[in-house]
Amino acid sequence: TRLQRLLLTGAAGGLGQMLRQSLKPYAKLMRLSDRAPMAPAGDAEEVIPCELSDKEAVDRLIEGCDAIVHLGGVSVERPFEEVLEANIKGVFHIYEGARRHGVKRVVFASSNHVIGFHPQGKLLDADCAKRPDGYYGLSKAYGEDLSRFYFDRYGIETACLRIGSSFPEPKDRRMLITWLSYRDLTELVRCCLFAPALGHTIVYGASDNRDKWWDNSKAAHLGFKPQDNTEAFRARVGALPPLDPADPAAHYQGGGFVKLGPFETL
Ligand code: NAI
Ligand code: 15L
Repeated sequence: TRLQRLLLTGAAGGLGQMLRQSLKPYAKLMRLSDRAPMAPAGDAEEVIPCELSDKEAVDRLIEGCDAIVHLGGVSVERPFEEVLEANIKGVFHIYEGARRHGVKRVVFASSNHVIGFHPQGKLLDADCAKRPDGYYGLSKAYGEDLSRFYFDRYGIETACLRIGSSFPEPKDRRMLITWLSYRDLTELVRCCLFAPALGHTIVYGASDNRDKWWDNSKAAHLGFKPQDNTEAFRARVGALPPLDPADPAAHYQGGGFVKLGPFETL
């Protein structure tokens, strides 16, 4: 079965452009949105520019949709004020729109940076303490808690995807562990959209890589089984110069994000 109309925010971004194609079979109509320019609407597509910090615009955007894949927002560490507008206000507007228009299910692109200050090598599951590694990670922690509230209070189901590193290829040693292939991301989103009972689920997004920091046993009801792994990239990544052992990027799961900022805005 297919969704009637799926809203994809962040559709101009790296993952948005990819999922715009790969999620096509699962929706009769896709409503694509971003504040950045997007390719014109093709068959079974609507393209609606929208600024996530604009509550009324987000409300109009959501009307008529039966599910939301929320990727929009700043995707790296930025000054707090920017993160506040795009991610914190943005995710609030998405859930208010979902509540007002009766949307029952959201897939929220959270991030490994919610847990970025846990040490590398420690195995984390869905119930571990959050240890955000910056304003960006804090905003994703807020989105996870907000979505929990909207489930408890209004029954809106959400999957929070703590995505590792989803790019065409892993770019460094850390990503040999955190990489999520585009194929596996697509399958993870599909599982979340169609699981009979989603509830409020936190799931890590990594491929079936040799070394693992994340245990998805508490998300087994999704039926997500990653197919890909990073072995084909190990030799090439291993030839890159190693990090200085004193570099915090080599010690924490969030890698280099743990040392970005502070941003002096005064
Ligand atoms: P991206 O930065 O390429 O895409 C994000 C999109 O959101 C951009 O097209 C941007 O224009 C849009 N956006 C930003 N602020 C906005 C606003 N105020 N209003 C409307 N649109 C706005 O990021 P990417 O890699 O595609 O990631 C997608 C989502 O997945 C993000 O939420 C990111 O935090 C999350 N994620 C991605 C990971 C990755 O490895 N690619 C890892 C963990 C999380
Ligand atoms: C993220 O949350 C970012 O959106 C992405 O650009 C990568 O840096 C990724 O995490 C990562 O940790 O590798």
